[in-house]
Amino acid sequence: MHAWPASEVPALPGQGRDLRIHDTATGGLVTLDPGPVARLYVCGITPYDATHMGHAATYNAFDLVQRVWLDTKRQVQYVQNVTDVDDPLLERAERDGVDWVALAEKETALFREDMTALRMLPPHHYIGAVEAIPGIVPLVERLRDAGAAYDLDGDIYFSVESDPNFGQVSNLDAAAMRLLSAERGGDPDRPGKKNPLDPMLWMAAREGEPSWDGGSLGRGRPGWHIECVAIALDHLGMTFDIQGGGSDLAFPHHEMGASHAQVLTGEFPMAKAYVHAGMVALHGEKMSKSKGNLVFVSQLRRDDVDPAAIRLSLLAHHYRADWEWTDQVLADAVARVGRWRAAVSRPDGPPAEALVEEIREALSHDLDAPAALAAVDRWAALQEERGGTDISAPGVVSRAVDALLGVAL
Ligand code: 5CA
Ligand code: ZN
Repeated sequence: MHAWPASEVPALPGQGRDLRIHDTATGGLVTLDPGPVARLYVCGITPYDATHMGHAATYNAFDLVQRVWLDTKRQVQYVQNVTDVDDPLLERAERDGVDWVALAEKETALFREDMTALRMLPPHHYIGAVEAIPGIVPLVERLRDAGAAYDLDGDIYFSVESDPNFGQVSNLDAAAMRLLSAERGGDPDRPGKKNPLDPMLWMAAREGEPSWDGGSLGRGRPGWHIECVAIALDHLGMTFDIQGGGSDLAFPHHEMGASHAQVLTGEFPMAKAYVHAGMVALHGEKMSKSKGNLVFVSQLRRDDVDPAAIRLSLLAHHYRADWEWTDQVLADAVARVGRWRAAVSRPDGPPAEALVEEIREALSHDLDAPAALAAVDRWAALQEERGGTDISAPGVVSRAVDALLGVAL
Protein backbone atom coordinates (compact mmCIF):
# COMPACT_ATOMS: atom_id res chain seq x y z
CA MET A 1 0.00 0.00 0.00
CA HIS A 2 1.13 3.58 -0.32
CA ALA A 3 2.64 5.41 2.66
CA TRP A 4 2.44 9.19 3.14
CA PRO A 5 4.45 12.15 1.81
CA ALA A 6 7.88 12.85 3.29
CA SER A 7 8.71 16.22 4.73
CA GLU A 8 12.10 17.46 3.68
CA VAL A 9 15.02 16.88 6.09
CA PRO A 10 17.51 19.77 5.86
CA ALA A 11 21.21 18.89 5.84
CA LEU A 12 23.15 20.31 8.77
CA PRO A 13 26.72 21.58 8.96
CA GLY A 14 29.26 19.38 10.74
CA GLN A 15 29.18 15.69 11.50
CA GLY A 16 26.30 13.56 12.81
CA ARG A 17 26.91 10.97 15.54
CA ASP A 18 26.43 7.23 15.61
CA LEU A 19 23.38 6.06 17.49
CA ARG A 20 23.74 4.28 20.81
CA ILE A 21 20.43 2.77 21.78
CA HIS A 22 18.90 0.53 24.42
CA ASP A 23 18.42 -3.06 23.27
CA THR A 24 15.77 -5.02 25.16
CA ALA A 25 17.45 -8.35 24.29
CA THR A 26 20.78 -7.54 25.93
CA GLY A 27 19.36 -5.05 28.43
CA GLY A 28 22.02 -2.44 27.68
CA LEU A 29 23.06 0.25 25.24
CA VAL A 30 24.45 -0.89 21.90
CA THR A 31 26.30 1.28 19.41
CA LEU A 32 24.93 0.49 16.00
CA ASP A 33 27.21 0.59 12.99
CA PRO A 34 24.72 0.18 10.19
CA GLY A 35 26.92 0.72 7.14
CA PRO A 36 25.77 3.03 4.33
CA VAL A 37 22.15 1.88 4.49
CA ALA A 38 20.56 1.54 7.93
CA ARG A 39 17.66 -0.92 8.09
CA LEU A 40 14.66 -0.32 10.33
CA TYR A 41 11.46 -2.30 10.85
CA VAL A 42 8.74 -0.72 12.97
CA CYS A 43 5.53 -2.52 13.77
CA GLY A 44 2.58 -0.60 12.37
CA ILE A 45 -0.98 -0.12 13.52
CA THR A 46 -3.91 -2.48 13.64
CA PRO A 47 -6.33 -0.09 11.93
CA TYR A 48 -9.57 -0.41 13.86
CA ASP A 49 -9.49 2.95 15.61
CA ALA A 50 -7.77 6.33 15.20
CA THR A 51 -4.15 7.11 16.07
CA HIS A 52 -3.83 8.00 19.75
CA MET A 53 -1.00 9.75 21.58
CA GLY A 54 0.49 6.39 22.58
CA HIS A 55 0.90 5.33 18.96
CA ALA A 56 2.23 8.77 18.08
CA ALA A 57 4.82 8.58 20.89
CA THR A 58 6.08 5.22 19.66
CA TYR A 59 6.34 6.36 16.03
CA ASN A 60 8.04 9.54 17.20
CA ALA A 61 10.83 7.46 18.80
CA PHE A 62 11.57 5.68 15.52
CA ASP A 63 11.33 8.89 13.58
CA LEU A 64 14.17 10.19 15.76
CA VAL A 65 16.18 7.06 15.03
CA GLN A 66 15.97 7.86 11.31
CA ARG A 67 16.84 11.50 11.83
CA VAL A 68 19.99 10.54 13.74
CA TRP A 69 20.99 8.15 10.96
CA LEU A 70 20.21 10.65 8.20
CA ASP A 71 22.38 13.19 10.02
CA THR A 72 25.31 10.76 9.65
CA LYS A 73 24.71 10.92 5.87
CA ARG A 74 23.45 7.36 5.76
CA GLN A 75 20.44 6.24 3.83
CA VAL A 76 17.65 4.56 5.74
CA GLN A 77 15.60 1.62 4.54
CA TYR A 78 12.45 1.77 6.63
CA VAL A 79 9.67 -0.82 6.59
CA GLN A 80 6.38 -0.70 8.44
CA ASN A 81 3.38 -3.03 8.32
CA VAL A 82 -0.34 -2.56 8.74
CA THR A 83 -2.11 -5.44 10.50
CA ASP A 84 -5.12 -5.10 8.23
CA VAL A 85 -6.63 -8.44 9.15
CA ASP A 86 -6.68 -9.69 12.75
CA ASP A 87 -9.17 -10.53 15.49
CA PRO A 88 -9.50 -7.02 17.03
CA LEU A 89 -10.22 -5.47 13.62
CA LEU A 90 -12.83 -8.09 12.73
CA GLU A 91 -14.42 -7.80 16.19
CA ARG A 92 -14.69 -4.00 15.96
CA ALA A 93 -16.18 -4.18 12.44
CA GLU A 94 -18.72 -6.73 13.66
CA ARG A 95 -19.58 -4.64 16.75
CA ASP A 96 -20.12 -1.51 14.67
CA GLY A 97 -21.85 -3.28 11.78
CA VAL A 98 -19.32 -2.05 9.22
CA ASP A 99 -17.29 -3.81 6.56
CA TRP A 100 -13.86 -4.76 7.99
CA VAL A 101 -12.05 -3.75 4.77
CA ALA A 102 -13.69 -0.32 4.78
CA LEU A 103 -12.86 0.14 8.49
CA ALA A 104 -9.20 -0.75 7.92
CA GLU A 105 -8.94 1.55 4.91
CA LYS A 106 -10.57 4.45 6.73
CA GLU A 107 -8.34 4.18 9.82
CA THR A 108 -5.20 3.64 7.76
CA ALA A 109 -6.03 6.78 5.74
CA LEU A 110 -6.46 8.74 8.98
CA PHE A 111 -3.16 7.37 10.30
CA ARG A 112 -1.41 8.60 7.14
CA GLU A 113 -2.88 12.07 7.67
CA ASP A 114 -1.82 12.09 11.32
CA MET A 115 1.71 10.97 10.48
CA THR A 116 1.97 13.60 7.75
CA ALA A 117 0.77 16.35 10.08
CA LEU A 118 3.30 15.28 12.73
CA ARG A 119 6.08 15.19 10.12
CA MET A 120 6.93 11.56 10.76
CA LEU A 121 9.13 10.25 7.95
CA PRO A 122 7.25 7.66 5.91
CA PRO A 123 8.39 4.05 5.47
CA HIS A 124 9.85 3.10 2.09
CA HIS A 125 7.75 -0.05 2.16
CA TYR A 126 4.34 0.16 3.82
CA ILE A 127 2.89 -3.33 3.66
CA GLY A 128 -0.47 -4.70 4.71
CA ALA A 129 -0.89 -8.19 6.19
CA VAL A 130 -3.35 -9.06 3.44
CA GLU A 131 -0.98 -8.16 0.63
CA ALA A 132 1.78 -10.12 2.42
CA ILE A 133 -0.19 -13.40 2.47
CA PRO A 134 1.47 -14.84 -0.69
CA GLY A 135 4.83 -14.45 1.08
CA ILE A 136 3.59 -15.74 4.44
CA VAL A 137 2.18 -19.06 3.21
CA PRO A 138 5.52 -20.52 2.01
CA LEU A 139 7.20 -19.52 5.28
CA VAL A 140 4.56 -21.37 7.31
CA GLU A 141 4.94 -24.37 5.00
CA ARG A 142 8.69 -24.31 5.54
CA LEU A 143 8.28 -24.14 9.32
CA ARG A 144 5.87 -27.06 9.19
CA ASP A 145 8.10 -29.10 6.90
CA ALA A 146 11.05 -28.45 9.23
CA GLY A 147 9.05 -29.90 12.13
CA ALA A 148 8.79 -26.53 13.88
CA ALA A 149 5.02 -26.27 13.41
CA TYR A 150 2.08 -28.57 13.99
CA ASP A 151 -1.57 -28.88 13.12
CA LEU A 152 -4.30 -28.49 15.73
CA ASP A 153 -7.76 -29.00 14.24
CA GLY A 154 -6.64 -27.34 11.01
CA ASP A 155 -4.87 -24.40 12.68
CA ILE A 156 -1.08 -24.37 12.39
CA TYR A 157 0.93 -23.56 15.51
CA PHE A 158 4.61 -22.73 15.89
CA SER A 159 6.45 -24.83 18.42
CA VAL A 160 8.52 -22.51 20.63
CA GLU A 161 10.63 -25.48 21.66
CA SER A 162 12.03 -25.70 18.12
CA ASP A 163 14.04 -22.55 18.78
CA PRO A 164 17.06 -22.89 21.08
CA ASN A 165 17.16 -19.11 21.54
CA PHE A 166 13.52 -18.72 22.51
CA GLY A 167 13.18 -16.21 25.34
CA GLN A 168 16.25 -14.15 24.55
CA VAL A 169 14.46 -11.05 23.32
CA SER A 170 12.19 -10.35 26.27
CA ASN A 171 14.12 -12.29 28.96
CA LEU A 172 10.97 -13.15 30.91
CA ASP A 173 10.28 -16.21 33.04
CA ALA A 174 7.71 -18.78 31.99
CA ALA A 175 4.98 -17.49 34.32
CA ALA A 176 5.29 -13.92 33.04
CA MET A 177 5.26 -15.15 29.46
CA ARG A 178 2.12 -17.14 30.02
CA LEU A 179 0.32 -14.19 31.57
CA LEU A 180 1.32 -11.84 28.75
CA SER A 181 0.48 -14.39 26.10
CA ALA A 182 -3.11 -14.53 27.38
CA GLU A 183 -3.31 -10.72 27.53
CA ARG A 184 -1.79 -10.05 24.13
CA GLY A 185 -3.51 -12.17 21.54
CA GLY A 186 -2.26 -15.66 22.50
CA ASP A 187 -4.34 -18.66 23.59
CA PRO A 188 -2.29 -20.43 26.30
CA ASP A 189 -5.33 -22.30 27.61
CA ARG A 190 -6.33 -23.94 24.34
CA PRO A 191 -6.27 -27.73 24.87
CA GLY A 192 -4.02 -29.79 22.62
CA LYS A 193 -1.14 -27.33 22.29
CA LYS A 194 2.35 -28.73 22.80
CA ASN A 195 3.39 -25.69 24.81
CA PRO A 196 0.83 -23.16 26.08
CA LEU A 197 2.94 -20.34 24.62
CA ASP A 198 2.95 -21.70 21.06
CA PRO A 199 1.54 -18.99 18.78
CA MET A 200 -0.64 -19.52 15.74
CA LEU A 201 1.00 -19.24 12.34
CA TRP A 202 -2.06 -19.90 10.21
CA MET A 203 -5.68 -19.91 11.32
CA ALA A 204 -7.99 -22.18 9.36
CA ALA A 205 -10.98 -20.39 7.80
CA ARG A 206 -13.82 -19.69 10.25
CA GLU A 207 -17.47 -19.35 9.32
CA GLY A 208 -18.30 -15.74 8.50
CA GLU A 209 -14.67 -14.57 8.58
CA PRO A 210 -12.44 -13.62 5.64
CA SER A 211 -10.01 -16.28 4.42
CA TRP A 212 -7.42 -16.71 1.71
CA ASP A 213 -5.95 -19.59 -0.25
CA GLY A 214 -3.13 -21.01 1.85
CA GLY A 215 -1.85 -23.66 -0.59
CA SER A 216 -1.09 -26.84 1.36
CA LEU A 217 -2.19 -25.07 4.57
CA GLY A 218 -5.78 -24.83 3.37
CA ARG A 219 -7.90 -21.69 3.38
CA GLY A 220 -7.31 -19.36 6.31
CA ARG A 221 -5.56 -16.24 7.48
CA PRO A 222 -2.10 -15.51 8.87
CA GLY A 223 -1.05 -15.29 12.51
CA TRP A 224 0.23 -11.98 13.80
CA HIS A 225 3.94 -12.65 14.40
CA ILE A 226 4.65 -14.38 11.08
CA GLU A 227 3.13 -11.36 9.34
CA CYS A 228 5.92 -9.07 10.54
CA VAL A 229 8.62 -11.69 9.99
CA ALA A 230 7.55 -12.25 6.38
CA ILE A 231 7.46 -8.52 5.65
CA ALA A 232 10.77 -7.81 7.40
CA LEU A 233 12.64 -10.68 5.74
CA ASP A 234 11.21 -9.80 2.35
CA HIS A 235 12.15 -6.12 2.46
CA LEU A 236 15.13 -5.97 4.81
CA GLY A 237 16.61 -9.47 5.04
CA MET A 238 18.08 -11.07 8.14
CA THR A 239 19.86 -9.14 10.87
CA PHE A 240 18.67 -5.66 10.15
CA ASP A 241 19.55 -2.86 12.53
CA ILE A 242 16.45 -2.20 14.62
CA GLN A 243 13.12 -3.84 15.19
CA GLY A 244 10.91 -1.36 16.97
CA GLY A 245 7.59 -0.94 18.64
CA GLY A 246 6.02 -0.15 21.99
CA SER A 247 7.13 -2.10 25.08
CA ASP A 248 3.93 -4.15 24.88
CA LEU A 249 5.36 -5.79 21.75
CA ALA A 250 8.51 -7.22 23.36
CA PHE A 251 6.52 -10.27 24.39
CA PRO A 252 5.03 -12.13 22.70
CA HIS A 253 5.27 -10.34 19.37
CA HIS A 254 8.98 -9.66 18.96
CA GLU A 255 10.01 -12.76 20.89
CA MET A 256 7.93 -14.99 18.61
CA GLY A 257 9.04 -13.13 15.50
CA ALA A 258 12.70 -13.66 16.43
CA SER A 259 11.97 -17.35 16.95
CA HIS A 260 10.21 -17.78 13.62
CA ALA A 261 13.13 -16.06 11.87
CA GLN A 262 15.73 -18.12 13.76
CA VAL A 263 14.17 -21.41 12.70
CA LEU A 264 13.62 -20.21 9.14
CA THR A 265 17.11 -18.88 8.55
CA GLY A 266 19.28 -20.51 11.21
CA GLU A 267 20.44 -17.05 12.19
CA PHE A 268 20.07 -15.08 15.39
CA PRO A 269 19.20 -12.35 16.15
CA MET A 270 16.79 -11.05 13.54
CA ALA A 271 17.60 -7.47 14.56
CA LYS A 272 20.79 -6.05 16.06
CA ALA A 273 18.70 -4.08 18.53
CA TYR A 274 15.17 -4.60 19.81
CA VAL A 275 13.99 -1.15 20.72
CA HIS A 276 10.87 -0.52 22.76
CA ALA A 277 9.09 2.71 23.57
CA GLY A 278 7.34 3.26 26.89
CA MET A 279 3.58 3.31 27.28
CA VAL A 280 1.55 6.50 27.34
CA ALA A 281 -1.29 6.49 29.84
CA LEU A 282 -4.44 8.52 30.33
CA HIS A 283 -6.09 8.75 33.76
CA GLY A 284 -3.57 6.32 35.22
CA GLU A 285 -4.05 3.52 32.69
CA LYS A 286 -2.23 2.62 29.45
CA MET A 287 -4.00 4.30 26.54
CA SER A 288 -5.51 1.50 24.54
CA LYS A 289 -8.09 1.01 21.87
CA SER A 290 -9.58 -1.87 23.79
CA LYS A 291 -10.06 0.24 26.96
CA GLY A 292 -11.13 3.34 25.07
CA ASN A 293 -9.19 5.85 27.25
CA LEU A 294 -7.82 7.71 24.30
CA VAL A 295 -6.64 11.10 23.10
CA PHE A 296 -6.59 11.07 19.32
CA VAL A 297 -4.11 12.97 17.19
CA SER A 298 -6.90 13.68 14.70
CA GLN A 299 -9.13 15.15 17.43
CA LEU A 300 -6.36 17.50 18.55
CA ARG A 301 -5.88 18.53 14.93
CA ARG A 302 -9.60 19.18 14.56
CA ASP A 303 -9.38 21.30 17.71
CA ASP A 304 -6.73 23.39 15.89
CA VAL A 305 -3.86 22.30 18.08
CA ASP A 306 -0.60 23.07 16.30
CA PRO A 307 1.00 19.77 15.16
CA ALA A 308 4.39 21.18 16.21
CA ALA A 309 3.04 21.41 19.77
CA ILE A 310 1.72 17.83 19.61
CA ARG A 311 5.15 16.73 18.51
CA LEU A 312 6.86 18.69 21.29
CA SER A 313 4.52 17.05 23.83
CA LEU A 314 5.95 13.71 22.74
CA LEU A 315 9.54 14.91 22.61
CA ALA A 316 9.33 16.24 26.17
CA HIS A 317 9.37 12.62 27.41
CA HIS A 318 12.18 10.13 27.07
CA TYR A 319 11.00 7.45 24.66
CA ARG A 320 11.61 4.65 27.14
CA ALA A 321 9.64 6.27 29.95
CA ASP A 322 6.03 5.42 30.69
CA TRP A 323 4.21 8.71 31.03
CA GLU A 324 0.80 10.21 31.45
CA TRP A 325 -0.93 12.45 28.92
CA THR A 326 -2.47 15.51 30.58
CA ASP A 327 -3.70 18.90 29.40
CA GLN A 328 -0.66 20.39 31.13
CA VAL A 329 1.71 18.39 28.89
CA LEU A 330 0.09 19.99 25.86
CA ALA A 331 -0.06 23.47 27.43
CA ASP A 332 3.69 23.29 28.19
CA ALA A 333 4.40 22.26 24.60
CA VAL A 334 2.29 25.10 23.19
CA ALA A 335 4.21 27.57 25.37
CA ARG A 336 7.54 26.07 24.31
CA VAL A 337 6.82 26.25 20.60
CA GLY A 338 5.81 29.88 21.10
CA ARG A 339 9.12 30.70 22.84
CA TRP A 340 11.14 28.89 20.18
CA ARG A 341 9.32 30.60 17.31
CA ALA A 342 9.86 34.01 18.86
CA ALA A 343 13.56 33.24 19.31
CA VAL A 344 14.16 32.14 15.70
CA SER A 345 12.11 34.95 14.20
CA ARG A 346 14.74 37.57 15.13
CA PRO A 347 17.30 38.59 12.47
CA ASP A 348 20.25 37.46 14.63
CA GLY A 349 21.03 35.72 17.90
CA PRO A 350 23.60 33.93 20.07
CA PRO A 351 25.86 31.52 18.13
CA ALA A 352 24.18 28.17 17.54
CA GLU A 353 26.99 25.75 16.53
CA ALA A 354 27.32 24.42 20.08
CA LEU A 355 23.57 23.93 20.28
CA VAL A 356 23.58 21.74 17.17
CA GLU A 357 26.27 19.58 18.80
CA GLU A 358 24.27 19.37 22.03
CA ILE A 359 21.17 18.17 20.17
CA ARG A 360 23.27 15.62 18.30
CA GLU A 361 24.90 14.38 21.48
CA ALA A 362 21.56 14.09 23.30
CA LEU A 363 19.80 12.16 20.52
CA SER A 364 22.71 9.87 19.76
CA HIS A 365 22.70 8.84 23.42
CA ASP A 366 19.60 6.64 23.50
CA LEU A 367 17.40 9.31 21.87
CA ASP A 368 17.45 11.69 24.82
CA ALA A 369 14.93 14.14 23.36
CA PRO A 370 14.23 15.88 26.69
CA ALA A 371 17.93 16.82 26.90
CA ALA A 372 17.78 18.10 23.32
CA LEU A 373 14.74 20.23 24.19
CA ALA A 374 16.50 21.61 27.26
CA ALA A 375 19.44 22.68 25.07
CA VAL A 376 17.12 24.54 22.67
CA ASP A 377 15.36 26.10 25.67
CA ARG A 378 18.70 27.45 26.92
CA TRP A 379 19.50 29.01 23.54
CA ALA A 380 16.02 30.55 23.32
CA ALA A 381 16.34 31.95 26.87
CA LEU A 382 19.71 33.50 26.02
CA GLN A 383 18.20 34.98 22.89
CA GLU A 384 15.37 36.50 24.91
CA GLU A 385 17.60 37.85 27.69
CA ARG A 386 20.60 39.12 25.77
CA GLY A 387 20.11 38.51 22.07
CA GLY A 388 23.21 38.12 19.92
CA THR A 389 24.87 39.26 16.73
CA ASP A 390 25.20 36.04 14.76
CA ILE A 391 22.98 36.52 11.71
CA SER A 392 23.13 32.83 10.76
CA ALA A 393 22.05 31.58 14.21
CA PRO A 394 18.22 31.71 13.92
CA GLY A 395 18.35 29.80 10.61
CA VAL A 396 20.77 27.21 12.00
CA VAL A 397 18.49 26.60 14.99
CA SER A 398 15.38 26.30 12.78
CA ARG A 399 17.09 23.82 10.50
CA ALA A 400 18.50 21.75 13.38
CA VAL A 401 15.13 21.57 15.14
CA ASP A 402 13.54 20.61 11.83
CA ALA A 403 16.15 18.03 10.77
CA LEU A 404 16.78 16.38 14.14
CA LEU A 405 13.49 16.78 16.00
CA GLY A 406 11.00 16.95 13.12
CA VAL A 407 9.54 20.23 14.38
CA ALA A 408 8.83 23.04 11.91
CA LEU A 409 9.25 26.44 13.54
N1 5CA B 1 -0.25 -4.10 14.48
C1 5CA B 1 0.43 -4.41 15.72
C2 5CA B 1 1.93 -4.43 15.56
S1 5CA B 1 2.45 -5.51 14.26
C3 5CA B 1 0.05 -3.43 16.82
O1 5CA B 1 0.54 -3.59 17.92
N2 5CA B 1 -0.80 -2.45 16.48
S2 5CA B 1 -1.33 -1.35 17.52
O2 5CA B 1 -2.18 -0.48 16.74
O3 5CA B 1 -1.94 -1.99 18.63
O4 5CA B 1 -0.12 -0.56 18.05
C4 5CA B 1 0.73 0.16 17.16
C5 5CA B 1 2.00 0.59 17.90
O5 5CA B 1 1.66 1.52 18.94
C6 5CA B 1 2.73 -0.57 18.59
O6 5CA B 1 4.12 -0.39 18.46
C7 5CA B 1 2.32 -0.44 20.03
O7 5CA B 1 3.32 -0.95 20.90
C8 5CA B 1 2.20 1.07 20.17
N3 5CA B 1 1.29 1.47 21.27
C9 5CA B 1 0.03 1.05 21.48
N4 5CA B 1 -0.50 1.63 22.60
C10 5CA B 1 0.48 2.44 23.09
C11 5CA B 1 0.58 3.32 24.22
N5 5CA B 1 -0.45 3.50 25.07
N6 5CA B 1 1.72 4.01 24.42
C12 5CA B 1 2.77 3.85 23.55
N7 5CA B 1 2.74 3.05 22.47
C13 5CA B 1 1.61 2.35 22.24
ZN1 ZN C 1 4.59 -6.32 14.24
